[in-house]
Amino acid sequence: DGAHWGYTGQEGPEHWADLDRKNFACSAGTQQSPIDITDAVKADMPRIAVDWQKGRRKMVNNGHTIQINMPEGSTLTRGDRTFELIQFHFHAPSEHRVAGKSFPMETHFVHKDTKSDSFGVMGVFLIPGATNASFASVAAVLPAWPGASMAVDIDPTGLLPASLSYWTYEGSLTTPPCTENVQWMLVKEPVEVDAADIARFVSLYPQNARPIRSPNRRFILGFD
Ligand code: B30
Ligand code: ZN
Repeated sequence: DGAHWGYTGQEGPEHWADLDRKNFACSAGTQQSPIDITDAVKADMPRIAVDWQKGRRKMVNNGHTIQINMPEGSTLTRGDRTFELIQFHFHAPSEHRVAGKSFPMETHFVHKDTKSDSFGVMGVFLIPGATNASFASVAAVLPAWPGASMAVDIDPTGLLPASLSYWTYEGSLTTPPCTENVQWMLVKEPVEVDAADIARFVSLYPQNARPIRSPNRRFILGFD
């Protein structure tokens, strides 16, 4: 996609504001992501339900992460909103933190709202432990260089924990153009994956997490 941005040095997050003079969201936005999840507010939370299709997908190394693209037909519903899963990808270490703590990895399931121009991104933390078959199938065939792609047979639902209890807040894309149109849904229960599979991802992308942004006046919902 030709955007000259990255995670270190002259391309790093402190320079993202220079990328596009028309878009000041990365530097001046007040609803940026990621954030540290602290002081969540007790709220009546609609349950999340996912209906994602498994199958053979294209997995691409886009120069900032490893991303698996989804065809139409996989949805997430939360209350009266329906989202369509368009892709999922990984960050190391996690972008969000919980009470100051970061995790080895975070998966982002990127959904488009079916009725508006906004996104719903579900974040799931990955920690070392038992082997996860879905993540192992990704880690076994990671496309090693930017622009490369591989086919992968995967059930994305296998990358979720047993409970979909979550925190939610209004934020942004965590990469340029940092657009503030994302309903973030952060799943509380982390998922165990094989430490060797984490190491395979980290060998390609040792640091593709944006630094924590200020919550400013936002509320985080989800204390229970
Ligand atoms: S995230 O989940 O907040 N990390 C995008 C989607 C989700 C997140 C960040 C960005 C997104 O759609 N970005 C625009 C598209 N990208 C292309 C791409 O997916 O790979 C443009 C770009 O980044 O400049 Cu290279
Ligand atoms: Zn992401």
